[in-house]
Amino acid sequence: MELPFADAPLKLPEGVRLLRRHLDESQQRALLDDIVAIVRRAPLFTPRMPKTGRPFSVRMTNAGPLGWVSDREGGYRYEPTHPETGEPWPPMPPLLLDLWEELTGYPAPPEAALVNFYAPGAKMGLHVDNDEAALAAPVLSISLGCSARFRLGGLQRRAPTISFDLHAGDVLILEGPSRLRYHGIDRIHPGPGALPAEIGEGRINITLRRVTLPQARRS
Ligand code: MD6
Ligand code: FE
Repeated sequence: MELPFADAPLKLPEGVRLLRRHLDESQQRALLDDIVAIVRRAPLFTPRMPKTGRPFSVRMTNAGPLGWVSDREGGYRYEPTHPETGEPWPPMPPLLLDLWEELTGYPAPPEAALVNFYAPGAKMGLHVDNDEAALAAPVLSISLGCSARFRLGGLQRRAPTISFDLHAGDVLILEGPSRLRYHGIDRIHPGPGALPAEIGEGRINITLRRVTLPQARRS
């Protein structure tokens, strides 16, 4: 049975931009080729919660000069090297630098492209992205592969939430008054063939982040 308002347009709060299917199929394929190359050099690792050491269900890797990591001892942070190989992260794909320029207008490039891989059953709890010094910069997220149920909350964990699906090619930006909103992924809608075989069944999410404050321009 169809819900009466299933297709009603979403009213999103100020500072949340959802660009549905912003990337077409050929751009998605090109980006997935880049992700396969990144994962070859910087294999997906399992981050762990600070203090408890409990593993995330999502596996991750990064591209760019900095990468987001988490483990029991050091907690959430950015590092210039991979936690298992000790190698620098692969360079940020030009496609991602271009997308950041096109969509954010932020006067400095992103430093981290965090790649999240959701196998069937993986999810991500409600969280705020606040490990960056550059909180005036947006966080730009790209969805690839299977669709997922995204939950968007408020500035406090207990605030009411709204939910909507993110599909392959969608771009979601959190900025300004929504930069520190709680959000998470309740579940993915798995199905085969959405991602390259080398990666497996599931969903990829890439978030672009500016981590450090850009240098003030010399005058
Ligand atoms: C995900 N996204 O889509 C998780 N963070 O798998 C995020 O955590 C996220 O979509 C900051 C800004 C946009 C996001
Ligand atoms: Fe996030």
